[in-house]
Amino acid sequence: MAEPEMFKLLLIGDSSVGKTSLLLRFADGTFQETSVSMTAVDNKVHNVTIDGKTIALQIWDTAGQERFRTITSSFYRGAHGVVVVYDMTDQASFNNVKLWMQEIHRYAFAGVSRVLVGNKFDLDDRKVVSTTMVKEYADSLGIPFLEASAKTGFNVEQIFLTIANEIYKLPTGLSKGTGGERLSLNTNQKKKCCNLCEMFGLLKHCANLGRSASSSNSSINHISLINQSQALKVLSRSINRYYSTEKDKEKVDVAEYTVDKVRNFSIIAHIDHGKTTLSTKLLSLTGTLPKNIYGSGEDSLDQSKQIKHDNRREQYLDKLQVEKERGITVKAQSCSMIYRNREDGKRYLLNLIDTPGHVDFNYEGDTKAPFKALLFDSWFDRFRGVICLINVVDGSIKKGDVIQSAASGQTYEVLDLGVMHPEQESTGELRTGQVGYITPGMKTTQEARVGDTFFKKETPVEALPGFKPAKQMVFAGVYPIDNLDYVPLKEIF
Ligand SMILES: Nc1nc2c(ncn2[C@@H]2O[C@H](COP(=O)(O)OP(=O)(O)OP(=O)(O)O)[C@@H](O)[C@H]2O)c(=O)[nH]1
Ligand SMILES: [Mg+2]
Repeated sequence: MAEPEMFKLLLIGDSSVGKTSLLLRFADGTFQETSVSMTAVDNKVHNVTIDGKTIALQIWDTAGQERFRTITSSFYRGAHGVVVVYDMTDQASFNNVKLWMQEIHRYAFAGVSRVLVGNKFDLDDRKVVSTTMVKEYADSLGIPFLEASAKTGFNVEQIFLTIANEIYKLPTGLSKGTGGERLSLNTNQKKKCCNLCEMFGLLKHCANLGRSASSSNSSINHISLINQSQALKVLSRSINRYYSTEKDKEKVDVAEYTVDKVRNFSIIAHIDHGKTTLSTKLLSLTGTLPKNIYGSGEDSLDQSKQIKHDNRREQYLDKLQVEKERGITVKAQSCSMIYRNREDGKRYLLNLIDTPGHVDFNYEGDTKAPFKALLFDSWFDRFRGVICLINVVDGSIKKGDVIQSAASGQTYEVLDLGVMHPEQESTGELRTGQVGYITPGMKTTQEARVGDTFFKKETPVEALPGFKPAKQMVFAGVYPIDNLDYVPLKEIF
């Protein structure tokens, strides 16, 4: 039998409001009079049935104590719903509900479902928080409100059914799309598509910008998906209607992609707003990544994998160890995709680039002009040495050419070059407007200076503007060994 669909829920609220008690009552049917001691977070999975369908609720219990607050933010990642609990015998715990709501707004995905719960209903005689007032507050937020008792079990199941229903009734894609994580491709609907979907509309928009821009000398376009919910809505709707370029990945023939068929764009958004997920999805939609790559398509619904990965799905584009572990992108990747526009029947080379934002891309649009390229990223490959990502601003470059760095004057022979599609794919040549890698036989990445200009040794050109030598910096994450020391440590800083 197929694994049930899983919704991730969080229980939040002040300490001692009864979050753990509600969870234990719901999942285990038990209740303890004494405070339930716990580590910072814990979770339990319990199934419910909605519309005859079994849904697994993975419920994360977070500790309300201030000393644990530093770690809770990461638990908002991937949450579909949040249950905010206060204790109806404790006014302060209700006053803090506003702060918890702010926290949700800050860390959770914009469309996350919320339910407000007043716990300890059995202590009615000690009740200090007015039901009418809370109801008004909940209505103003447009979220359900329930009073419950973990002790007697009153309304406890109702809490979880209510939030599961809230999530369930969201449009497909969006509901499953916490930060885009569980967006699914419906194979039946996929085939119906015959036109550009909205997502590709976005790319097309970018393409159009590029078209006008290439004539006006500036063709780097940033699609700014600042608003995650907007991006998700576009993405989830588009999934029903997208047109994937090819079934199998195509080889890139650089000669085919003249400047008018190259579109360079970046996705920029706030941390944890789904940039990597969106990028991976684009790679998957254009057939650049096989659909069954973990983190790229249908199999993102595979619950067993999700559980195995401790609810943090690895993203294809997150390659560093720390990225896989924490689910955050430290170093963005650049990648090329082939996209066939059904409207004009032409194929386009889309370059999703991680660029230093300040760099302007100017194309003269002439492959015959002297070669000039911007170096915008590099890394060290154990087998191939330093690999540089370049954007060819003018002219073209072939394997075996000797290039020179404008910043250092050093010369290098191009041992290999090609596009990132999504891994290195040798093309033998790179032309104006194209973005790709070169292996220049450098010994260390220190030689590869971001913002540097490469030109051919025999045809020196003026360096591209904006280059500044890098200043060395150290970024450090400092955590106290004992959580209790968090506040003093923060104060010291
Ligand atoms: N009378 C009554 N007591 C409750 C109820 N729910 C929880 N309690 C009691 O409230 C105290 C705190 O409950 P917990 O479940 O540990 O509270 P919590 O919200 O998980 O607290 P933290 O983990 O510290 O954030 C315990 O003594 C519980 O027995 C309830 O519905 N009625
Ligand atoms: Mg607890």
